[in-house]
Amino acid sequence: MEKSEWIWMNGEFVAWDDAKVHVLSHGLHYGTGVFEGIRCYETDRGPAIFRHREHLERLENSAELYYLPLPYGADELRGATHELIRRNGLRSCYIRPLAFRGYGEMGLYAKSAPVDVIVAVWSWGAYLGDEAKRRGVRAKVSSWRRISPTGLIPHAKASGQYLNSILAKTEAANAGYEEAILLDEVGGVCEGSGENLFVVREGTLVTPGHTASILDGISRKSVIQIAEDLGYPVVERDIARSELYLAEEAFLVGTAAELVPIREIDDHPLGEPGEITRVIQARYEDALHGRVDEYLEWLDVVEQPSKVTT
Ligand code: PPE
Repeated sequence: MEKSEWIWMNGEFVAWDDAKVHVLSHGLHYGTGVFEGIRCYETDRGPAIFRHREHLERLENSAELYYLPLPYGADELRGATHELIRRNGLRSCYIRPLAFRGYGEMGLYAKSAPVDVIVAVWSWGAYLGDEAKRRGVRAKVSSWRRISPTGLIPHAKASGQYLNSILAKTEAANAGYEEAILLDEVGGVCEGSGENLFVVREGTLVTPGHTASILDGISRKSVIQIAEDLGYPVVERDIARSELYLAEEAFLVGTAAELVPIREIDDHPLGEPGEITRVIQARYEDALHGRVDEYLEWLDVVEQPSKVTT
C-alpha cells in the first residue's frame, strides 16, 4: 500500500510507522471493530469527501450495534479527518476510520478493554482496477452465503464480519474471477464481496431492498438517486439467481470500487458494459468529482489554509 505521513490515533497525529497496537488487542483476536471506507476526490473547490456525514453516521450505527462506546463524536472525527488530509498533503485519498476494542482485557465480555479509534488516509487507486471500470468484471456466485441477520448484522460494517467476504472473494479469485456475488440463505441475490449490486431487467434498474442481507451502501443510495434523476425506473426488490444470468446489464457499486460493470456471471456473458450502466457510471463519476451542481451537497470540502507543519 501507499504510505502517507500521518495517522490520527486516539486524538493524536502519529507518524505512519508508529501507529501500532499491542498483539493482545481484543479486536485482533475477536474481530471486535467497526470501520468505514470513504473517498476524498480532487474537485474545483479543493479535496472533497464524498458523503462524509453519512459514512460517519454509519460508523456510529455500527458501533452502537456492537456495543462499542465511541470516545469521539462524528464532528470530532470529521475535523480530525480534514486535518489529517491537510497534514498529509493529499488532494484525493481513501479514508479508513476504525474503532476497535483495544488492549486491556480478554474474553468475550471485555467491557473494560478500551475502544481505540484511528483514522488513516492514503492513495488508493480503483479497487478492481481501471480496466474493470471500463470493460467490466467476470463474477462468480459464491458457494459461501452472505451473513444472515439470524447470526450477525448485515447492516453493520464490522471487522469480524469481513471473514465472510474474504472467503467469498478468495474462492472467486482462486477460480479466476474478479469478484464474488453472495446469495442469502434462501438463494436470493445479495451483493458483491465489497460492493452492492444492480441488474437491469426490461429497462428497469433492480437492486435488493435495504432490509435484505446487504450492507446498506452509500454508493448504492447515491446511484439510486442519480438513476432516478436521469429518468431510469429503479425498483428495490428480491433478485433471483437466474436473473443475474438473464440481466441485460449488471454492475457493482461501492466506495473503494466505485461503479464497475459486470460483463460475465458464472460463464454467462452479459457483454460489454451496456448503455444504462455507462450513462449512470459517467454521471456518478461526475458527482464524485464535484462536476454536478445538484449533487454538490454530497461533498464535504476540506478547506486548505496552508500546509500545516509540525
Ligand atoms: N457491501 C459490502 C460488504 C461492503 O464492504 C461495501 C463497502 C459495500 C457493500 C458498499 O458500501 P458503500 O461503500 O457504502 O457504498 N466496502 C468497503 C470496503 C472495501 C475493502 O475491501 O476494504 C469500501 O468500498 O470502502
